[in-house]
Amino acid sequence: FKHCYSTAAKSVASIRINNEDYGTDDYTNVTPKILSYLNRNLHLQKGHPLSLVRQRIVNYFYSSFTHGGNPSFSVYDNLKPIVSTKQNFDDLLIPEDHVSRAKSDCYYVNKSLLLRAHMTAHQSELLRAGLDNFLMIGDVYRRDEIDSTHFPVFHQVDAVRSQRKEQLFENHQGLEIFEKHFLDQSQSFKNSINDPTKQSCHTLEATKLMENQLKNHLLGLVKVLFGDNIKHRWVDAYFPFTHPSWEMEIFYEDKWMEVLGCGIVRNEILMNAGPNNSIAYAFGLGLERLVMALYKIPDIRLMWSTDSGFLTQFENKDINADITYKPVSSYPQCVNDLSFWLPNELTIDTFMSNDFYDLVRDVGGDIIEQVKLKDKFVHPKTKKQSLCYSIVYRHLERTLTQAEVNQIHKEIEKAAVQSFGVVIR
Ligand code: FA5
Ligand code: MG
Repeated sequence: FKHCYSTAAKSVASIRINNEDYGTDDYTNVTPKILSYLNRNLHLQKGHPLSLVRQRIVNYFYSSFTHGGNPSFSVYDNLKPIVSTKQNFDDLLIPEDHVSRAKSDCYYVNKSLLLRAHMTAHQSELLRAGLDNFLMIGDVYRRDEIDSTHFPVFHQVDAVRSQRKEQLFENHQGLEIFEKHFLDQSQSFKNSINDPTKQSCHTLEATKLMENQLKNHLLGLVKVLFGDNIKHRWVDAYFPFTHPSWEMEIFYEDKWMEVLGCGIVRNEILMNAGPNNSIAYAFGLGLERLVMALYKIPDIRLMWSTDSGFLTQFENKDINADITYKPVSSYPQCVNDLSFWLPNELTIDTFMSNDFYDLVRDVGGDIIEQVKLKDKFVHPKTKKQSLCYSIVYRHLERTLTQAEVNQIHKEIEKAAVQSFGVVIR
């Protein structure tokens, strides 16, 4: 973090990211640790498991959908991760007061810019550029819990496929995408999502046909990756930018795991961005979830490993090769508890766990395997409130000594005292 001083005595803090300066304000919560992930581009790193699966997904869409021998999807895998709140939220009809905008859930550069929280942030700009079939692939950033399947940076593959009447009803000429009363009064028509089966502007035929294509295309993809025997199910979902919406779950290691969200794009988005005679589906899938299931990689942190024991298991392999990850070896965990009294102005309910998780990771780095809230306590007499967190330490590539862990644990305590004004118990 750098402070610049303008000629007036007022100080203007700014932050430098990829050779550009950004003004900071009370929204700024990106950390140096998070910014260090910005240029890793694991999804483009040759021989990286995320890159292998990215290529297989792209190949599936290239080869399944062609137009006059050319792929009809275009691929964007190098879009800049700093986006505006308009791109990430407003353009996608996400309400002003929606929880997903909270400072506690996103990494903000400042009040109007953030590290994208999903690849859907680029949907409207690409529609506006006149595209109708496209994939958007890249790194996304979220403040989240810490465990084996959550990391604050992960990768998504997002897509839009839109069709005009002639394409959608190729074999059923005479059917319409839009309801007659919508076409009659398209300026004043208020699109509603009260009917769970469709948007009020769309015909049921168009919606059902799109739903069918969407589900078949995604099931086809999952079968290409995991084989025909993969068990899947569709779950009704809600996204502000699609209606109806679904999530797909696959059965993996005795559990249902959500791998993607999808739905029929809200017509307001298409109208705002340009094409007003089409219907579109969209989806967003989590690349790590698929990669971990496919190669049996047990911990999401391994994706960021630069250890040759990890990387060589995937390098120089055919992208369709059957690979099962073999643990390099498993080093022991070290668990230390951290309890503290909250300052008077904070309560158990207002203390931001995500702020604490970021601090732990900033100080501890990637040896932090998990942070769990272990205990909440209110002193019966003084009413002072306290929290206890268990911090699980494990290095992926060597054994940590207790002394080494204690040292880092002390530093986390010190940082917590400084940042939150807590008192260590
Ligand atoms: C979204 O991000 C929507 N933008 C997806 C979408 C796009 C819906 C277009 C409709 C139309 P969600 O937050 O559920 O949705 O994330 C999508 C997928 O990303 C999840 O299914 C999961 O596979 C993956 N994912 C979400 N959070 C994490 C995380 N913390 N770590 C790893 N993968 C995650
Ligand atoms: Mg979800």
